[in-house]
Amino acid sequence: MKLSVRGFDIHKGYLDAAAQGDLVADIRDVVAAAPLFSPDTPYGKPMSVRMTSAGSVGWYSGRSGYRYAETHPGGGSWPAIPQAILDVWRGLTGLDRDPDCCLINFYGEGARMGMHQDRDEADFSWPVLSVSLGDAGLFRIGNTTRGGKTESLWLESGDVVVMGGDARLTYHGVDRIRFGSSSLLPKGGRINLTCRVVR
Ligand SMILES: O=C(O)CCC(=O)C(=O)O
Ligand SMILES: [Mn+2]
Repeated sequence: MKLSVRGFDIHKGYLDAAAQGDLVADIRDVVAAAPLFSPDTPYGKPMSVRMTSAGSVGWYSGRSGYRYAETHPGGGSWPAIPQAILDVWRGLTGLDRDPDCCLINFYGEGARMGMHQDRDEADFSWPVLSVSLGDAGLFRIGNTTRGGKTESLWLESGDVVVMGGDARLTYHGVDRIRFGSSSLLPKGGRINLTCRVVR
């Protein structure tokens, strides 16, 4: 089922249980090569989400601000984006340009992500595609400028959101997760993947 909320295309249940399990196995391989880390922020408080990336560049946040980095904070290059993730990107965006980065966010109990725009990429004509796996997350969608009324919906395991077109710079965030609501990850938690064309 496809919904449109404020220009975001929300594909509920796009990935079936088998596809979700395969993606988790791929993500475990990425995380084994490029471990999750807790990003610092320019305002001093580390993010509650832990993250890593796959692709030619990875998203990085530190005291000096947000940027894409060629290497993991531990030193090595980022692993390649798993083919199954590229297949979701191609299937839903119809683009033949692959993303440069797949950011992997892990939300443990109590983790959240404040309202923000995805604006560290060079060209906002490319969409951002987001895949949700594991526990449900309360996703809040705002406006193209900060503030104003917002709408929220629960993203569940297998849901895919495409943030593009006029909504590419729409503010969004995750208020909370419903810890333990999914059995996909044995210890609970939520994984979100966002594919971005960076350069
Ligand atoms: O976890 C989500 O659903 C959204 C993640 C997000 O907005 C981001 O990583 O920029
Ligand atoms: Mn975002």
